[in-house]
Amino acid sequence: GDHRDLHSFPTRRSSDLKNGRKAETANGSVLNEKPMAGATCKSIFSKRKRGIITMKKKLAVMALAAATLSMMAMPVYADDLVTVGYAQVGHESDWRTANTQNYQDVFSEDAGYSLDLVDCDNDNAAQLEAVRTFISKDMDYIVIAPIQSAGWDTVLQEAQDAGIPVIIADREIEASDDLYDAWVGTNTTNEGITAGNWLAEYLGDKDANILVIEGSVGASAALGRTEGFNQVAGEHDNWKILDSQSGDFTQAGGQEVMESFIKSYEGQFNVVICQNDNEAYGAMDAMDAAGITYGVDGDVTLISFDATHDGLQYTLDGKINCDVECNPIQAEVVKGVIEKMQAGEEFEKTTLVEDQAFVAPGIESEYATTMTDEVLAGRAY
Ligand code: GYE
Repeated sequence: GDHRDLHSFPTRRSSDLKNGRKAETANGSVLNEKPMAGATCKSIFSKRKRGIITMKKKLAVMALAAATLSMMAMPVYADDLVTVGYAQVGHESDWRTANTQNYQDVFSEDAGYSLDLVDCDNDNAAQLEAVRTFISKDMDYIVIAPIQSAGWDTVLQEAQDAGIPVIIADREIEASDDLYDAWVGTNTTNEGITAGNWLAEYLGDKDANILVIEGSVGASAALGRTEGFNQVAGEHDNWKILDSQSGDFTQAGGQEVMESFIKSYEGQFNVVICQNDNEAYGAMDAMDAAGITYGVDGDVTLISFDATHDGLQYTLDGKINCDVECNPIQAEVVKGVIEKMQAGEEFEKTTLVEDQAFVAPGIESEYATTMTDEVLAGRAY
């Protein structure tokens, strides 16, 4: 609560002014001393010449003072940057890489920030450790993209006790909203519902025998997409989910799960749902190797999530039928919240980043945009 009042941009500006004044004083005293010393020293030069030398000395002294001032000022400026610790999930997917890049671009020193981004490599314990390190460093703000949705109460309480505002980003947590200050992210349950609605529209009355490659176990992005899709699936008596396994949001994981699905269900499935694009790349490799066709001209309808650049390229190529977007460009929104906190203004407790969906050429959908070269070229990630 009070923390944000202690860290405001007005404070930063006034401390800049203070340093400027200090430097002026130092500058002034240097200039007062040196010419006096010059005037009393014996010299073979004429008064006029001595005057010139004194002026040169003055200039040299001023230059020295300016250099000293800039040397003094630089570290002071660095201290005035707003420090933000970002406990990032890891580097499991193209989505994640885009999200990391976005934070590095937005929370730049030029923008007044010092960003400490920790890649937690999808390790829950490492992420808790990262947050505790941010607390011990007394960062101005902590941003967490929670690997798992559960288990946050203790460390969030610690951050609150230390007076450090916490913004939960990207994924959701199961904790009282008193324990964090704001949330910014996407509605992954809606993404799952969109996938289900699109499939219903696409298949009409046809049966669906579905295999699901889920995201990381315990991640809200996986839980939400599963829940949303299952809501729609529950309305269709002729849809059957044959199996649902985690591919950990990675390409290798997607391939491994798809290989084992093919062993168990070859010839029995006509829909594969991958909860992110990287898993879809792995699943495509596994189906290619087994001679199973997919996409608009194939036997298997392939649905993916994220709509990253490569995912949409595959959609444009007709290999992925439908790619439901999850927008990783979230740092600007987080920065907006932090700026309001800095200024002591009211800020949104939750901000939803909007998503859309994309389908392969030849598919028309009320739920999705049909891919074209222009659509792909206009994408930001
Ligand atoms: O879909 C996946 C990433 O949390 C929404 O995490 C994010 C998910 C995203 O690894 O690719």
